[in-house]
Amino acid sequence: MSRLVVVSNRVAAVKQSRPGSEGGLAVAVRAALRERGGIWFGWSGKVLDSDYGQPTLTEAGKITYATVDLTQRDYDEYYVGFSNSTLWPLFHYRLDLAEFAQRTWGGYQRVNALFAHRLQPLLRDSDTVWIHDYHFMLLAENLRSANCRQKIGFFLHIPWPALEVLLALPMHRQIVKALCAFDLLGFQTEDDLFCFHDYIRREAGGEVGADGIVKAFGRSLRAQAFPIGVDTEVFAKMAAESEGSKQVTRLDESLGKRDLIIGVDRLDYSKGLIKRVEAFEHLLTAYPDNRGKVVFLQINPPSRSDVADYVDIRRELEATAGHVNGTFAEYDWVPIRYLNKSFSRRVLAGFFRAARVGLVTPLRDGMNLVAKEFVAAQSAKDPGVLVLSRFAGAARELDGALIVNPYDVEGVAERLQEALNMPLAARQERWHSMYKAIAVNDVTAWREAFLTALQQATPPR
Ligand code: GDG
Repeated sequence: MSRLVVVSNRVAAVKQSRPGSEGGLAVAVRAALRERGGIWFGWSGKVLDSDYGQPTLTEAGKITYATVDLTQRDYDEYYVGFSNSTLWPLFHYRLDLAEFAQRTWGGYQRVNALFAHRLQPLLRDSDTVWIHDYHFMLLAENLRSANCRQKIGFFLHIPWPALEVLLALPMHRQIVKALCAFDLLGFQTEDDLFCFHDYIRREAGGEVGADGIVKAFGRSLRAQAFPIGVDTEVFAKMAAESEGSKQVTRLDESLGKRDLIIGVDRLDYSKGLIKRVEAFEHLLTAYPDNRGKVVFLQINPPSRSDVADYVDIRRELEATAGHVNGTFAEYDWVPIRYLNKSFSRRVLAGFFRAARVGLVTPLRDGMNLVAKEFVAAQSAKDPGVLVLSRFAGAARELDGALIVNPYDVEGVAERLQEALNMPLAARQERWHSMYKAIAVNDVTAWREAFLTALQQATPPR
């Protein structure tokens, strides 16, 4: 088996603390690297005033962790700028938030070229290279220009937008052309793949074969959907073990006999947090019996606070949640507990298990792992109900969820009411079908499916 080289914006810590402490993706990637030997390459997270040095290499068993620092200019232009103020909003259908500037596009091109330049000397001819996410869409093209002939695959963790949305990006053609330098492109869902094919056919003048082979810009490559999973078994075990823990006991005691609705999301405008709070408000208005009997716990670890839109969403969310609490709270009940901080995965797993309803309502989401983790955490004896946005990739697989349109505040409130009152047998039936799906397609199955397809892809001669 060839050596594996993984490239992602951030690289997991060299030292892993106890099992279950890091996310499923990091665990799965690390396990593959450990098995095959290889390199995990990415940004160190450090921003330097001056110029970069060589990559920092740290050996741990069969894995080499290779990290590169960024200058302040690169951080501003490539990371805050083009990646998170252009690509992220646009790929999440937020044309109103997407900024287009030659300066940040230049930074994105520069950092992709820099990463290729730093990575190339570390590569062996027989390596298999797996590049992750929207930060590095130009990397294969840069590596090919440096004569790299390895098999190079790319997985996009976020949605691939519909043609009409993508066309608003002035440099759409350069980006798609660069993507065609990969041997395998992986998307989260068939819908994303469809949108990519649509671009290839209608905009690039390319072809899509029945065998999944795309021909465009003089290249031939495979494009396929690989819906990412979670570490289902580990998460389920952690949730069960968490039951009597200090934090879960405190949560249970604080709830008394009240039902818990839980939401957990990075504080990001794509997650539909304002509409979600409005839907909960509507639940209290339209179904007043819930007043005093239901608590909505929303956990939001802060995210990308260097991007102005993320500061705005926090302010807006605090105001909206504050308004609902101001309207409905009683001296012995506060409807929304809004926490702007993070918890360990173990505690989160326990909180999910304690909840009657998981409320996952992104306006757009590549997959949404929280939805799958919520399902993994439930007890078979008394499972909670998942209320899930149709615009999350996960909605394709989790057919036992109550699927909602997150823009339809009244509709979401209705489904919440249904979830809160769903009889045990119906909850179990829905949960069983979802658990089966996430147990079969867990994060290890996802990784293996991608790497097998990449192995079978034909690299350029
Ligand atoms: C991107 C795509 C795609 C959350 N709060 C805490 C915490 N989390 C963990 C969750 C989950 C992960 O972070 C979030 O994953 P999501 O999939 O929900 O969302 P993104 O961060 O936007 O991820 C997404 C994903 O990539 C994978 O391909 O599904 O569509 O946008 O695992 O549990 N973890 C800890 N403390 C917290 O407070 N430890």
